[in-house]
Order: sequence, then C-alpha cells, then structure tokens
Amino acid sequence: SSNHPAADVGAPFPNPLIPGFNPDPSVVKVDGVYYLVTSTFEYLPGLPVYRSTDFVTWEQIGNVATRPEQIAVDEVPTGLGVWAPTIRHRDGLFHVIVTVPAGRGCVVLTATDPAGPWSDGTVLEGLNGIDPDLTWDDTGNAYVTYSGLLLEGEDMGKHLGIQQVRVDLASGRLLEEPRSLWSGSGFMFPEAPHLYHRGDFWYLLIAEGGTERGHGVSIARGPSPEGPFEAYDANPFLTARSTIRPIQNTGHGDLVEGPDGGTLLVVLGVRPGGGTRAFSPLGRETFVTTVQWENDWPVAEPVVLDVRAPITDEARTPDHRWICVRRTPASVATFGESGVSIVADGSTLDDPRPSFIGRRQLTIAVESSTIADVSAGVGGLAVRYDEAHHYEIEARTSGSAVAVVARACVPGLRQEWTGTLPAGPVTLHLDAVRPAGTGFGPEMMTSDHVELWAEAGGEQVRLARVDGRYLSAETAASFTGRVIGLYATEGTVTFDGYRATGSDR
Ligand code: 6LW
Repeated sequence: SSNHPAADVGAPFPNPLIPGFNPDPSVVKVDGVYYLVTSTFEYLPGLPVYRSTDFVTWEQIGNVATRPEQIAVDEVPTGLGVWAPTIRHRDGLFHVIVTVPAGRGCVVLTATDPAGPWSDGTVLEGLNGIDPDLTWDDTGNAYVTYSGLLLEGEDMGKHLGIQQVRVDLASGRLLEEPRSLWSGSGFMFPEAPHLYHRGDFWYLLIAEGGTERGHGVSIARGPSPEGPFEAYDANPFLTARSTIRPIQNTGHGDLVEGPDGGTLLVVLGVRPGGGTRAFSPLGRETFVTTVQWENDWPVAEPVVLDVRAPITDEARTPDHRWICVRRTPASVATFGESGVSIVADGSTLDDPRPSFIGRRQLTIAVESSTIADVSAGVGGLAVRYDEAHHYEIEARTSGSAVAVVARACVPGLRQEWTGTLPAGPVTLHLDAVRPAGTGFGPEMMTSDHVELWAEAGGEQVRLARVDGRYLSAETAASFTGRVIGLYATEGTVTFDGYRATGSDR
C-alpha cells in the first residue's frame, strides 16, 4: 500500500551504481557513452573515470589526476584535497573542473580521451569556493557556477551561497566580479551547483542541508544561465531526511539523459545498514534514480537499494584501481613476477603518508586476503579510513616463527592482539561481517565487525573481531571511505597480490 516505504528491489539500475568510496558523482553522456567521475580527497591517483554504455555496467577506464602536480594533494590535511568534480564535454574535449582545497585550488583539466592522459590543468585564480560547475551559453561564453566558501582568512568556513563568474578557460582568468545566483531554499550549505539548458529554461540544480542525514537536492529555473532563478516549490525534490530508507544522505546530484531518453539523477548516498542511527562503513557511494518532468519541473523517484551480483576484486598488476595516500602507488610499490613489493620508509599507518597501497572496499560484507613474505620486512593488510582510523593484521619474522599482530587504532585508543605461526609465507585475512538482521535493540546501533586473522603452515590464529562503527562515514567523518590494502613498516615485504570478494545481497 502507498504508505509503505519504497521496496528494496526493482530499481531499473543497480544501487549503489558505483559502490565504495565514490562521493560527489558527476556524469556526462557523449555519443551514447557515459563517463562519471567522483571525489578522491588526499588519495592519488585522483578522480577515477568510470565508463558505461547502458548505465548498468561500469568500468573504471582511468583517472584524471595521474601526475601529482595536476592536483597537488601531497600535503593536504585529511578530508581536504580533491572535492566534487564536474565532467562536461565540448568541441571534442572532455573537461573536468574541480576544487582542491589546501591543494591546487580550482583547476580545469581536459582530455580528448577520457581514459587519459589529461592535461596539466589551468588554475582559475581568485575563485573562492567549492563544487565548481562548467557550462557554456549559446554563444560560447564559459560560466563557472560554484558554492561560495571562504577557505582561508578570518572568515574561513563562511558560506556565500551559489555564485557564478564568466571565465576565460585558456588563461584561467575570471572575466567579471563573481555574482550571487541563489542561496537555496533555506537549508544549510547550498552547494554542488550544476546548470542545464532544457527546453525554454536554464535549470540550476544544487544540494542543500549538508552532506549528512539532512542532505537533499533542490532546483530553480530561469531564462538564462545568469538567471534570475525562480525556486521550485517542491524543494528539496529529492531527500531521504526523516525517512527510514536504506539509503540515506542522498544529495549532491547531477542530471543526465538516460539510455531510453528519460532523465536520470546520480547522487551520493550512504548505506547505514541497521537503521537511521546506524553506521555506513563504505562512506559515501554513488547512486542513481529516475526523474520525470511535470510542468517543466523534475519529479524524482526515491533512491532504492538494488544490490546485484557478488563482487570480486583480485589484483597483482598495476591497474587503475590502486590508490595511495598523498603520493602515487608507483612511489610506494613495485609490481613484478612474485607480486607486489613495498619498501618501508619509516612511516606507519598512523602517518599522513604511509607505505600503503589499497583499493576501495566495494561490498559491506567482504573477505579480503593476501599472502605475505615477511622474511625481509614487517607489513600487513589494513583497512583504512584515514591515518587516525585503521585496523590491520601484520606479520614479522621472529626467530624460527612468524609473529602476527592484529591492531585497531581510533583517535586516542589503540589495541593489539598477538599470536604466533610457523615460519614461511603467511596468509593475512581481513573480513568485514555484517550483523544478522536489522531489528531493534543494540543491533540497530551496529555496523559490521572486522575480523583479523592469519594462517601459515596449516595453522590458524583468529586474533580480533573489532566493531566496524569506528571506521564509518558517521564516526570517522573525514569525507573518505574504506580502503583496504597492503603496507610495510620495516624492510621489504612482498605480497602475492590482493583478493577481496563479497556480496551485500
Ligand atoms: C563537497 C561538498 C560537501 O565538495 O562535501 O558537505 C564536499 N559538502 O559538496 C566533499 O565531498
């Protein structure tokens, strides 16, 4: 009946659409092919590019920022760095515009092939804001529309509403004083603007309410890209606020024409598993929903969960999906016949630049493992939200045995569990296990459990079962998501590769 929450199944597209740490999606359709980019904060390479022809199956074909100079995130504080890109296409050229707070600022990067290489980028000097959009009017004027935000100085953190400026893309010069366009419909943080020309109107889509439970998508329309804009009376026209929907925080959208000619809205969202007060281990992911137009205003379907096939991620070669913190994977790891070797450089997982390469955790329930050769070093398998939030299983050679330690680190707390295994290659396991059921009681406040264990020479040590809540969007709150990967803290450790398999069905 109509007062039931939306069904969990039956969406026309999988949801999450792009699982794992993939917030702030922006998408463009070019000759029937879709390209979608997401935010990466302090990670390198930055800005993954996902491609699809049917909007169902997505493949990562590359990254926009493969060279550190393109974004300059080497020293950015955690949670700053690459925020909220927009991808657009004009005259045979793909454009990604993005702000890198505390890094390179507002940058426009271009490519003829979205798989790369992308240009060195042009900085738009003097643009005070985040979440830039790029569009062109009929005569070719380039407009950057963004969320005005002071990122330094005495008024740091002050929001200025949605602003716009005409720019010269070749030189990076602003061509006028930025103008205010709209301050939204009254919720906090009007941001994530995108402009579209559809029929007789220019539409200004924004997010408001903040990127947590209050998040939503609102819209206004006007006669020109400069407005004036009239707000929709159904704003926010998409939100999960005050609902028990399984996908929460939906907002930060981008509209695109779907494969059947209808309109789709990609958004970020989280999956807090056990209810509205629960915890979302993977962070902000990319979701999609459909939009109908009524009286030239959009009406969006709620975002419904539709997890499909199990996902397996196996890696022993240097593909696009390895990421590393504030430096490139190639500066930390070498790939060869025997697998992945990491040479320690004195850093640990507590440091802003650990000797760690990882991959996005793609399913809430996951079994991940690697076989480590620790004859010449100390290292292991870790799940990381940031340098203050990580769990790991680590091995070292100790006399004629292998000493293993499981470790859980959250701000101000550190716990270790130790065990011993026979000498030789050691298989390290890090599994995330979902709670059974989603009932009331303590379970409702629960996330997953992370199990840390190891085996060698036919023996097993099960060391720890740690509450996953501390490594979730709600607790770590540093904008990133879970990344699982390999690290070394002493000497050289060689891993046979990385395997992860899981299913959220
Ligand atoms: C993004 C902005 C936001 O740029 O978070 O809270 C930023 N709002 O829209 C990083 O994802």
